Amino acid sequence: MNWESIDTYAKKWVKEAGEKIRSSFDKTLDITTKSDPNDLVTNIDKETEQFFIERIRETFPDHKILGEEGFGDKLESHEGIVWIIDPIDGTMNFIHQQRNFAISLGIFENGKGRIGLIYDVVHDEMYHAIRGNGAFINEKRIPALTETTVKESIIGLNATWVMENKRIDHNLLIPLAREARGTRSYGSAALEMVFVATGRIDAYISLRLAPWDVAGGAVIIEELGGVITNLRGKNLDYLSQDSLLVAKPGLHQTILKNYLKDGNW
Ligand code: 2AM
Ligand code: CA
Repeated sequence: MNWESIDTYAKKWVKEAGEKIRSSFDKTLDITTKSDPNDLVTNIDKETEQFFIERIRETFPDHKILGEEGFGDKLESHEGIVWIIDPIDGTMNFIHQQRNFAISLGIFENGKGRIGLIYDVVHDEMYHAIRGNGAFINEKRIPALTETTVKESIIGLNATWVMENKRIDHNLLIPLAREARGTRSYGSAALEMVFVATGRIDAYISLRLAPWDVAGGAVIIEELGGVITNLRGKNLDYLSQDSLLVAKPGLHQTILKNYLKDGNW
């Protein structure tokens, strides 16, 4: 089985899952909370993850699965082929807005990203990449990323992090927010990563994300020459939660060196 045929299955299932999510808009959601009152999950998140797991297990019984809702495997390493799935990234948006959410899927081999798929369900836009083959929105190739300066950048950044006052490090984000051309917050890490990939924003920062929030986007970003690390400038391990800095080449290094280096992220 080669990557192109794995990708064909993955895309087909993502589209089918998207169709099911769109048809759920008319129905009443069953909403529950997870770690805190704002950490939401719906029956659609769970059903969508189970939909993927059934198909992957049937077609690729030796592949492993890491999914946000916990129906996959408990992984301690990235040995072999691992599907990293967020059935709905941006669940709060899904519930409140019925838009600004995505299905995020990364397929990794021995810890290395091979396939990234992010599906903006409402716009029927599939962002996709197979490592080494370029990145696309639907059929259209996305051009490689170019360098820019902080002054000319729009930075994806959640105001909640900047305002956080329990940890002094968060104040380091204030000069960055002030000196950038603008800041934006969309509430879906997967979409914010593809917005960096397509140049709609220039960088994206988060203080805490899980592997399923970032795995699909990472493959797409790297395929275009973008850089992805945690806020300490280290590679992500795609097994644990971590902070995130995704940016255009050059800008990534500038933000790390000039704004973030004194933080205990
Ligand atoms: P989710 O919708 O799949 O939960 C919101 O700014 C972004 O952060 C979304 O991608 C959201 O993913 C993610 N997110 C929300 N709460 C989180 C948490 N407690 N840990 C890690 N990521 C979280
Ligand atoms: Ca989710």
